[in-house]
Amino acid sequence: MFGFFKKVLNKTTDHIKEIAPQKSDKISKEMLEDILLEADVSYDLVEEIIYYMPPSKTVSRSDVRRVLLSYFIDVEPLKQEEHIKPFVELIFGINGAGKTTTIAKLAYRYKNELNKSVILGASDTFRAAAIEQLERWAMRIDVPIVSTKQGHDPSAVAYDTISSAMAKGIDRVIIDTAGRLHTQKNLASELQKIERICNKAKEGTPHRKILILDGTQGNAAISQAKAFHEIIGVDALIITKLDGTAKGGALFSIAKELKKPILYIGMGENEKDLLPFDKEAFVEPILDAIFGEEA
Ligand SMILES: Nc1nc2c(ncn2[C@@H]2O[C@H](COP(=O)(O)OP(=O)(O)O)[C@@H](O)[C@H]2O)c(=O)[nH]1
Ligand SMILES: [Mg+2]
Repeated sequence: MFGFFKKVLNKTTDHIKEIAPQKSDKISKEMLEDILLEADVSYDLVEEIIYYMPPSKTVSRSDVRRVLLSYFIDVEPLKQEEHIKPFVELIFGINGAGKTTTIAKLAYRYKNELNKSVILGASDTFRAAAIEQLERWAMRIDVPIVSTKQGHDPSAVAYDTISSAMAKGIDRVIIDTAGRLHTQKNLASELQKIERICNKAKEGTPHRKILILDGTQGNAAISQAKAFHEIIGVDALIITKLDGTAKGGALFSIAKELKKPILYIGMGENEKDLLPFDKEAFVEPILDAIFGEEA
C-alpha cells in the first residue's frame, strides 16, 4: 500500500526534493512553507499549517505529520453497505473528470475483491459516446448494464437500473451521469431529478453520492466540488489522475475545504488502477521527500 502511494506521489515528491534539504531532523518554517506551496497546497492552507506548528523556529517530521494528517476525514464504514441490497451509488463530476473510468474501476473492485454482484446504469445520455464507453467497460469487466439511446431520460435509466437490481438480487448499483449539459441549470435539475427518481425506485437511494474530481486540476477542483455540493450534496470523493501530476498537495486543500472523506484515488486508465485512500500512506512519502527516508 505504501509503495503504491509512493509511486502515485512520485512527481509531487520529486518536486519537493528539489527544494527540501534532505536528511535533516528539522527544517525551518520558511522552508516548510516553500515546500508546501511547491506541492500545490493552497496559500491559505499553508499559512494555517504553519500556524499549527509549534512556536519554535524549526519543525520536526512528527510536527508536520500530525498537522498534515489532521486534514483528512476518516471514512466512516457505511454499515448499510454490507446489508442493504442493492446498495446504490450515484457518480457525478464535470466532463472528463474520470467518472466513467472510475465506475469501471469500482465495479471491477466490487466484483473481484468484494465478491459482490454489480449492475451499471448509463445515465449519461447526453452523448452517444458516453453510453458506448460505459457499455464497453461493462463488457470488458463482465457486469450487466442498463442503457438507452442518446437523449433519452437519464432518470428513467436510473430507475430501470435499480429496479433490475432489485428483481435480480444484485448487490450493488453504480449510476453514471453527465458532466455537462447545455446549461449549468440543466445539469443541476437533471442531477436532482435523478436523485429523486432513484428514491422512487427504492426509498433511501442513492445511498452514497460520490463526486469525482480530477487531481491534475489541483485547487481548481475545489470550486467545482462546492458547486456540486450545493446542487446535490456530496457524501464522499474520489480523486482521479493522481498518476502523472505534481499537484498531490491539493488533496490537503480538498480534504480541508470539503470535509468529506476521500474513498479512493485513481492512478491510471486501467480497471485495476484504483487505490483505497489511506491518509498515513499518503502523508509518509511527502514526509520522506521533506526530511529524507526514515531508517
Ligand atoms: N492517467 C489517468 N487517466 C485517467 C484516470 N481516470 C480517468 N482517466 C482518463 O481521463 C479521461 C476521461 O475519463 P472519463 O472516465 O471518460 O471521464 P468522464 O467524462 O468524467 O466520464 C479518459 O481518457 C480516461 O482514460 C486516472 O486515474 N489516471
Ligand atoms: Mg463519462
